[in-house]
Amino acid sequence: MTERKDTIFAEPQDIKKFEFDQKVVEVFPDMIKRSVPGYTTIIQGIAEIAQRFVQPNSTIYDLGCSLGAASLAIRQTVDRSDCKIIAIDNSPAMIERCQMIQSSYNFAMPIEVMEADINELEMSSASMVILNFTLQFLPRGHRQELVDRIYDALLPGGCLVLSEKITLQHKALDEHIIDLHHDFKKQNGYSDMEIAQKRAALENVLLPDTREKHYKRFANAGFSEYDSWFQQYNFASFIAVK
Ligand code: GEK
Repeated sequence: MTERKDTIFAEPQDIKKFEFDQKVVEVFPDMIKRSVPGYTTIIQGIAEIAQRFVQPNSTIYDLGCSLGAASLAIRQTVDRSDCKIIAIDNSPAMIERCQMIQSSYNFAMPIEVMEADINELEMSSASMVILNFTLQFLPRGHRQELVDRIYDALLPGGCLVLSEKITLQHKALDEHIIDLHHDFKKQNGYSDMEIAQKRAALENVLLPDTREKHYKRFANAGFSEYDSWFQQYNFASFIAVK
């Protein structure tokens, strides 16, 4: 399938709060690859991490799955029918498209695609939980509770992979790194206006935390081993093992 180009913010417009609606679904694969440094590498890495961490007869949760890129990469890589993936998103438009994509592949590992709020999801027997650029969209006050519930749902030796846009602790350096991200978007064909309008739409919707804050949450939840396994500019992916 050819990917439709993201032109959502190409024309001047009244900026509304960013939503994962049908318009976004139509261009999502192009949007995320041109906006998130390392996205394709992270998806591949998640599949490789899954090869090491998925345990027999366990469940893998893909929380805020969008079109299910991480789930698909795992199903392609981990050839097991005794495990299953549960992929969840609260955007009806995303879930409808995700279901269509996932059902067009026939891999050994089954997948359940569900429209649900990850704040209300019951999880258990998990060998791997993925939050690939999702936690940053939750109100800050809900984040610790979710990480706590993930820890409780994980089997011993299971892991959480958390990818996030992050804020750097040192303000001047943070500004340089944000500029480098904007340069990355420009190199990928976004105009200054598109970058500025998208940034305004995401204001108060995508709320990044520092690496230190994420580490504190892991420790509070009970994880004793955690680190980053990927970073480009202000986009990082962490792994925490129970
Ligand atoms: C990927 N992981 O391609 N419950 C369920 N879903 C939610 C919630 C919530 N409370 N809040 C936000 N979402 C994907 C990319 S995108 C990241 C994840 C981005 C969903 C939201 O609907 C959207 O689909 C996803 O989280 C974030 O590997 O677009 O920057």
